[in-house]
Amino acid sequence: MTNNTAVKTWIDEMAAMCQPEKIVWIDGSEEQLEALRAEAVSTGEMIKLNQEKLPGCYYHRTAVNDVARVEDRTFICTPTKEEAGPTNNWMAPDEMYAKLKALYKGSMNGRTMYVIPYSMGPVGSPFSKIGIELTDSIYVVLNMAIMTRVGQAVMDQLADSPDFVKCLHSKKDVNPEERYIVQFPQDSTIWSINSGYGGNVLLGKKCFALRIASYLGMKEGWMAEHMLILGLENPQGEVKYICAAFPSACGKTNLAMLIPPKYLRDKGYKVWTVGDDISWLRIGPDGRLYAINPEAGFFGVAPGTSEKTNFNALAATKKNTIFTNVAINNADNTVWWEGLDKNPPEDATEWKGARVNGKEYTAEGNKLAHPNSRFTAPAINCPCISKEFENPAGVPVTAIVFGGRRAKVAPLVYQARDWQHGVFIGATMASETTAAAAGAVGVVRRDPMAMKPFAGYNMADYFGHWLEMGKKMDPEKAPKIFHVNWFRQDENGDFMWPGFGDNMRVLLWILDRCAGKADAVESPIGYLPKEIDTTDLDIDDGVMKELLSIDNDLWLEDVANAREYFAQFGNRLPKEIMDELNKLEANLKK
Ligand code: GTP
Ligand code: SPV
Ligand code: MN
Repeated sequence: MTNNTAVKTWIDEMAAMCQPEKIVWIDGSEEQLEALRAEAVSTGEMIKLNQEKLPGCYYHRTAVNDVARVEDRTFICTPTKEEAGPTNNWMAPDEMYAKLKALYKGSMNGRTMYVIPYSMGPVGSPFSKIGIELTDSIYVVLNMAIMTRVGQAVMDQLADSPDFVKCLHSKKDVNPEERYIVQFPQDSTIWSINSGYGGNVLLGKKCFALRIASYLGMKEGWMAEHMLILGLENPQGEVKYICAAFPSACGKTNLAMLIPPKYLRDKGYKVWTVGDDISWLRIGPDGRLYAINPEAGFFGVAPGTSEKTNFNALAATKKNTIFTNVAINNADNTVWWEGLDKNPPEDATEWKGARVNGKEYTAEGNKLAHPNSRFTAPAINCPCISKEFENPAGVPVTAIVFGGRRAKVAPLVYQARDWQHGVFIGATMASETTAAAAGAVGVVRRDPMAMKPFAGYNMADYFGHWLEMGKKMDPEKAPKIFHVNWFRQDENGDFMWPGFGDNMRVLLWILDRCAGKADAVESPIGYLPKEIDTTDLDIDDGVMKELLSIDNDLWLEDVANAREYFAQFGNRLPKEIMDELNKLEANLKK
């Protein structure tokens, strides 16, 4: 498929190490993918679902010990530890290569090594970058074919250039003790071993499009962010674009595909999805910030996805979709997960593979689907996919929104005073942990810009890069920065804000602010809304007031915590961040 010597030399070297039985290039043709699906079904790697109800859909179950990203086994191997920074695991590149080479030796014995050339971003766009993933897993091939643009067109685009990210994955024997997800940013290299799960193995996604790309962005003057991109169309037909960074399983897919409340739909408001997880951002010749979604599909959280909460995501999963670790409804060989509807199937196969009575099983508090079970759906399936989805020049960004899961402290929405203050707000983000990563769930942790697990270099330098990018933009045209929290809870632990489609009300305030139209009150933390439109919403005035107010004492505790957090960066932390923290503290004490 290629005469590219850099590619050929590298594949030879990797094959000599992993010793596959044969090597197969993925050309991107439907015939080849269909043959691979059939092979995966014949070996039990995938299950073919009901082809009348779910045409082109398949099911895959991972190993029970392999159901989420493993942050404690993820490494950024820069030449020095300081370049990786205190928030990343680090090992010297030589040491890590030596360790991993021993593990990869013969890891593909008796297996096929698939070569997947892929483009992050539309093939040929000036925003786009090329990767080649070598893998011994058909599941990975089929997922990459949904999540990225794969095949011969990508090799043609690469031509004889050595400029591609070298990605090696071997599922080996899925041993969690020897599982490693390793980025070598200086070598544009990713090595992943002993996992078969999502973000650990679909190397175009978090490993390349965030960890390697954030490093490239810092070097080359652009940004790679854990952000959705949506277009909000008003009744006059004008579309404004918003990028939003929330940590894993904190609502990006949902917000990106939001359906506005009826009174707004009736007026003619619409939301269009450009991306649900990752943005690559560049400053255009006009001084504005432009975003593309480097992906071609959605790897979305299944539980909680229903016709009511996210109609568009559910619709996107109705054909050519791969489901991972959800439950199977044996009555008609379809899928089910908690929150899809209120009726767990009586004859179900739960995610680990046991056949159970779903009603009894769930009544005992068990879950049929893993909390981090996912669907891999082609973006073009989404009823609200933006017509700009394939635009190689990207979309202009009007607002950047940060957010997380905070039961307390953070109000529903507030606005940064300026870019520098906005960067500070992103840098101090915190959120309760979720099932998207292995480890405890529900613990508040600092997650700057939702990039704690994904920054490919020192987080302090990353803050500095954000500040620099702000200086390069036309200040009149730079996106305004906001923070939201859909997850504030009352004394009973119930969410105070209805969320989902009603988040549109907050987006409208945000865009009105950007247009200089909505009122705000100055507060110690930034601009709070005077009012959020609650037409047709059954919400108490008192609750609304609480959602839009701040508790100074809680905020002062948060400032102390942030100060402790920032201390780990020492004098590498940009001075502007500390200035903003001191300003916030002074404001709160006034
Ligand atoms: P990743 O794919 O891991 O990056 O996650 P994500 O940020 O795309 O999160 P997603 O939209 O899949 O939502 C994760 C969970 O949060 C789901 O269970 C949703 O039902 C829930 N969720 C999303 N939006 C809201 C909201 O506005 N309010 C509440 N209460 N829950 C929400
Ligand atoms: C996330 O965890 O933020 C995801 C899923 O989007 S994964 O691809 O596994 O990283
Ligand atoms: Mn994500």
